[in-house]
Amino acid sequence: MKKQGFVINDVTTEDMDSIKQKWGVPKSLQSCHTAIVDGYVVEGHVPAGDVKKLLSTKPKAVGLAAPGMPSGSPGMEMDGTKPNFSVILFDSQGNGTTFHEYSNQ
Ligand SMILES: [Cu+2]
Repeated sequence: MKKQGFVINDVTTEDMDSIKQKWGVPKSLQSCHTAIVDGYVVEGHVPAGDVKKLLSTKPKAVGLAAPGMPSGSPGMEMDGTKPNFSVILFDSQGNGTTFHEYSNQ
C-alpha cells in the first residue's frame, strides 16, 4: 500500500474481534487484518486499485473486504497462481455486493 502512495499507520493488536465489531465487519467477510481509510473499512487483502476506486467513487457503504486469505491477492501471491477471488462491498446491514471479481479463467 505504501508503494501505491498510501500513508500507513500500522497498529498491531491481539484483539481483532472488537476492532472488526466496532467497525461493523460482517463475520462472513472477515480476514486477517483490518484497515481504516478515509472512514471506510478495508478488510483483508484488498488490492490497492480497488481501495483507490472506493475512495474516488465514494459509494454509500461501510467498506471493502477480501474474505479469508485468498491466494493471488496482494501479499498472497503464489508462483503461477493468478488471482481468483472477489472483493466485496458491504453495508452497515452486513449485505455485500461484488465490487471487483478477480478470475483466473
Ligand atoms: Cu492475510
